[in-house]
Amino acid sequence: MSPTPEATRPSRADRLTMVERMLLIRRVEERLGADFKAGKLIAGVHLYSGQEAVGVGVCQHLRDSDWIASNHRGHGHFLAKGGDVRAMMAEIHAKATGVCKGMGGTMHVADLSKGILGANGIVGGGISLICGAAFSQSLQGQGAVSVAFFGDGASTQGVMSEALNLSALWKLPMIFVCENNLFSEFSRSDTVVAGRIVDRAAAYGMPGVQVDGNDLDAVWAAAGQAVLRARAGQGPSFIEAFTYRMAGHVEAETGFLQGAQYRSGEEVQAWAERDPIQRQRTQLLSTQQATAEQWADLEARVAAQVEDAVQFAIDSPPPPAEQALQFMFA
Ligand SMILES: Cc1ncc(C[n+]2csc(CCOP(=O)(O)OP(=O)(O)O)c2C)c(N)n1
Repeated sequence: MSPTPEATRPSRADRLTMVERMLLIRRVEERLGADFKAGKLIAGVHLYSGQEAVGVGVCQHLRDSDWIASNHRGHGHFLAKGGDVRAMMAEIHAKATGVCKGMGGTMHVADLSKGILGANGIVGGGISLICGAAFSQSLQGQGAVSVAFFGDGASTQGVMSEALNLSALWKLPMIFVCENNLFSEFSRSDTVVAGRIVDRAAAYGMPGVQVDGNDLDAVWAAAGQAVLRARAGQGPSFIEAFTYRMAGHVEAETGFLQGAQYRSGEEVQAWAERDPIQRQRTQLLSTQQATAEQWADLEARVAAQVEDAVQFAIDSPPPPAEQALQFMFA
């Protein structure tokens, strides 16, 4: 549901919907992290824990007919856009019931029926794909919009400039959402990124804002403005959301880092204290929009959903061998 231009806070109903999605993403990611460490997954996973308010705050404004393109940290975007948790879990487990029939895995969760163009292992790859999606939407003239989620590292890729230029020139219904989690793999953003990322937008004459990406309300409000602008045919917008990934870059990293540290415990702790879900919990309870019992019910409901999805994935068959030669050519 889109807000009116002057709305700065989501309704209680919208907030509860968003909080439930954020919690689902968190619990799914926690489970995947634990299962990877227990040797139950076939590939390392890049978790979205800590960044949930960005994906959820943006996607709350979107419909199935709107497109999103994601990056390697794509589980959160998939669930935020309304993707099915069972089908995603089965995909990550490489099962035939997966959303891509078990052929894509963690970095390719896509569901075109939900407007999810997919996660993408190529850093910056989604930015160009979504530009094409926005171009097709502008030709169709139905008021649909396209959103690219990418990291601060991806913002340094050449494709970023091309997409900014083209989308501004052609007034494409597009929203650039940079999730600045301060790191690109194990490099601090300020050692690889020159200047302020948001300032790229001004060079192409498009509005750009910086928001606290751990503040659901702030993300939701900024995204609401950008979506309204795009739907009205006024062109693209840029949002730089500051956030932090609470997990490692990839769950396999302890193996190859061999004890090397790239961020301090104090920094991780400081960001844990700004946890976007805990902030929502505090706000809901302190403003009497929810009770502790309701929160406990929510936690239980989400836990059951995660357990069900994992069991569904485990019980599902692997893809048939002949499938290996399908979907290769069109
Ligand atoms: C074109 C390309 N270059 C390099 C890589 C290796 N790589 C994978 S993730 C990553 C860091 C991306 O950082 P960022 O865009 O900030 O996203 P984050 O992981 O912080 O969410 C890199 C360099 C890649 N997958 N693709």
